Amino acid sequence: MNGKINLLLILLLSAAMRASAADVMQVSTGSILSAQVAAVNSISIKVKSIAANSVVPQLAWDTQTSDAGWVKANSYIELTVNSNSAAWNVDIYTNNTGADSSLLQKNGLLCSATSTLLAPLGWVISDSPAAIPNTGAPGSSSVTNTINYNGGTYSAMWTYVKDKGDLDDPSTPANNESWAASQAAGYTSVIYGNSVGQNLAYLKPAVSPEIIYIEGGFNYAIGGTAYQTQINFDLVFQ
Ligand SMILES: [Ca+2]
Repeated sequence: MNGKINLLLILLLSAAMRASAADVMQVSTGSILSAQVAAVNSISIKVKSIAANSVVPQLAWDTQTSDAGWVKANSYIELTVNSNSAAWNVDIYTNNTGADSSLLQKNGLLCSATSTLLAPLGWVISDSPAAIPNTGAPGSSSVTNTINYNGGTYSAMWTYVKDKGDLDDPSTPANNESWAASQAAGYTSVIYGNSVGQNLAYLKPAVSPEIIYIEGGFNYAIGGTAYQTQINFDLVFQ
């Protein structure tokens, strides 16, 4: 009796060892797994009043005096951008094709009475509405704005809105003020990102929509005239 029981145990153990060491059954869905991801690239804007955060017909200022300096518009631009591209950015610019061709810099509000006088524009972007002061020339580090980003606050300078017709000023060899050079340097980009997320121009994370404040420089504006332009946004994606 004992001998038979022992033999049976040995056979069972042998079978189990063969199964774990050699028996492999494989099935495959094919040589390449495939999933198509649709490209999403969209951009839209609304203009809203600073006072009520409600939609208004256009970006506007109160009536200015010509020595008012830099003054923030009464309204702001709410920018919504959605992209899952590998890399993307949004450029801000004017395209003052009606400006006098002799001008090297065509950026800003164009005087309706002449084609040569402009009131330059500046922008600052925030992740949500912020109490932006009503002053400060673009590029002035002494005047900063406390903007919001996804995670905190940050001090940001105003930046000039460039025009697509801007040319390099040969009298300033250290800087290339042309549209092409400014865009290549990222100066015209208010926000950039990829399929994962987005960042404000100041390398701060953000969640769309964004708030863009605009200021105008009225020091050399002539009285009794209107100044106007269109501000454009390009979503550039790869
Ligand atoms: Ca120059």
